[in-house]
Amino acid sequence: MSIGVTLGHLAMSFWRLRCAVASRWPTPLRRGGSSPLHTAPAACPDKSAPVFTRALAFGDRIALVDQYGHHTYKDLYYHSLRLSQEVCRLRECTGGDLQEERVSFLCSNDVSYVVAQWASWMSGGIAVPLYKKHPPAELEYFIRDSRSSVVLAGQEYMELLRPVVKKLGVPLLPLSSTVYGAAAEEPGEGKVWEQNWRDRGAMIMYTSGTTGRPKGVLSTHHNIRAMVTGLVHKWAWSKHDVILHVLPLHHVHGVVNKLLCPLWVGATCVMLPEFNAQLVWEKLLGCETPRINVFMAVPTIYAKLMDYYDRHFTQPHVQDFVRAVCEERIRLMVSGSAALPLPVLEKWQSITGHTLLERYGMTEIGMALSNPLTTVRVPGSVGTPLPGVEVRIVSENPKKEGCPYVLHAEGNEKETQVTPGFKEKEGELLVRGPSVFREYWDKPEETRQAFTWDGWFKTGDTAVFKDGMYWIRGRTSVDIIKSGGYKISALEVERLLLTHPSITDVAVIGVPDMTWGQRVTAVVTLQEGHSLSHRELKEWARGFLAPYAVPSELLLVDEIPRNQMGKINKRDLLRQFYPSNQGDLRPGASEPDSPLPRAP
Ligand code: MCA
Ligand code: AMP
Repeated sequence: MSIGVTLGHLAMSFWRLRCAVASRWPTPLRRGGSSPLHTAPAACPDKSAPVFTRALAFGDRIALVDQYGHHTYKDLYYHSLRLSQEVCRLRECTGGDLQEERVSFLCSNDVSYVVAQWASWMSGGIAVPLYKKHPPAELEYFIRDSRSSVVLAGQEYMELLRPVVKKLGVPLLPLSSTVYGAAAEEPGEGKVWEQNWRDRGAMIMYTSGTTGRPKGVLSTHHNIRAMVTGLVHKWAWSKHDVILHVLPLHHVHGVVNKLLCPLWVGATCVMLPEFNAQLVWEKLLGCETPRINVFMAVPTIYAKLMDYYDRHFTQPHVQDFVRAVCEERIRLMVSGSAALPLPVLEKWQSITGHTLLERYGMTEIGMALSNPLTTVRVPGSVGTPLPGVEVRIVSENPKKEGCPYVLHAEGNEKETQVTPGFKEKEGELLVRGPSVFREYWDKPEETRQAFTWDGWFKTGDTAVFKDGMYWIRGRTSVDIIKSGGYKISALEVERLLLTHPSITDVAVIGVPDMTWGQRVTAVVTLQEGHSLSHRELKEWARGFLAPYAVPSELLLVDEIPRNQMGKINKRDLLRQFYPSNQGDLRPGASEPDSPLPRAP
């Protein structure tokens, strides 16, 4: 649809909508209002059973709308069951339980993804979602590291994956074309889910750290269930909700918050193949049913949507229309995965009437903190702990004996206690609760180091409790960059760049940026007589890195300053090269002082 047609259409719809709005405002389902939870009776009595065990109870309701059409809960269930039988046949697993074998899958953002995920779980495997924008070398790493015993692929990824799996000697199973369109038929007799799901591994998602290659974060079914039910409760998900899904499906934000939550309650997920600003506006404002009433994204996406708005929605009556539709139809708009810059929050508020609900999470813990649904959301803050989540703010204990950390504040969903003398004192955020992951896959030492001696997960984020809310002040380590909502290890990019034949030394820094959060910037020295343009570097790096980790800027310097220990002070580097652009973009952000020791 061309944008000219869209705008004409929007203008006409505006008058119709104004009348509707005038007669119906306020409605009980407006943003901020809460609606009762409508959940299906669980078909499986196990309290940790995965989402698919609830699907048949939602039967012919529409679970997913994608580029291929509408898919009911029943379709998803039966297609997945069929695929799981194929997987078990391929693995010669007569008992139908792969006992936590890893099942990697590469699918587009459509019905095939859900079917592959559910089939992995139905066959007793651990789902390892892969991402289409990762270069083959990265895909190979994830399949090898997770020791996947089979790789499932949407039809469009067979060519890409064939050489990778051949090299690794892992079987590749294509999804049947019927998954995409045809209504599913019940395959034989019904299946009873008798597994004890609780401590069973459900999913491995890869995350970058300050050392080594990306680590596989293994969450159990119990962890995932806790993540889902906490959000369903806090944000009042109901089967009447319709969410627009535009995020990648290899991270918690896209997988849990935007897919498993709606599927848990029998709601509908409208899925785009990928983010596209024009399409998002069309879906939010258009007349198609089902109508979107929930949206969630990373701050970069809101910035990109506003950029589109500025370029295309210039007429006042169109702007009025946009605001009226958003206010009338949408009950919840959430931002997370990275700090939401205040100017983005304020501008989004002015164009849509919505104060974005900001929340905080991490791959290892799911969501931990959230602003409230119905009461006032505080800009810059990430709210209070979600149901079941306990948090602490701590700093290293300078004394050699006793507890290795000093407690500043401790809180849960109901209240936070501050240690006398530690009011508004920043420290590292620790998290505990049922959503906290089981282990880093195959990395017992890293797993041990990620927790305090008394079992709290060390997030590596600096936080403060102030005015009854938690505030994230930034990462403890400068070597973790957040760009476009993705976590990127500066050290991993440096390690790669050092293998470039022209590069002799490198420092990768995250430069604050209103759209991307931070821009991955490479400060580089070259071999004498060599030259390197940014374009050449990008083209080379794309063969090894995901697009978001490829440096978006290249600074050639004669020397990278190091201290006597040979270390680069990256904060100094940032000050030196970007003197007017160093701060975090949220209010009150500062550099952390006393982080807890991290894994070496
Ligand atoms: C892409 N480009 C970039 C970046 N990414 N440039 C600078 N910085 C970046 N980070 C460039 C590409 O090189 C390309 O340039 C051009 O932008 C378009 O690339 P494309 O991949 O198509 O980008 P896009 O589609 O516009 O992507 C923007 C995006 C995406 C939609 C915001 O980054 C995204 O989906 N982010 C969400 C990540 C996410 O889900 N994070 C959650 C993890 P050229 O044209 O020159 O080639 S965190 C999490 O799960 C925790 C639990 C939590 O709290 O939520
Ligand atoms: P990941 O490990 O990719 O899941 O990213 C998790 C990290 O994203 C956290 O440790 C934080 O540094 C960051 N993050 C997530 N949500 C927020 C938020 N609302 N504000 C600031 N940082 C956030």
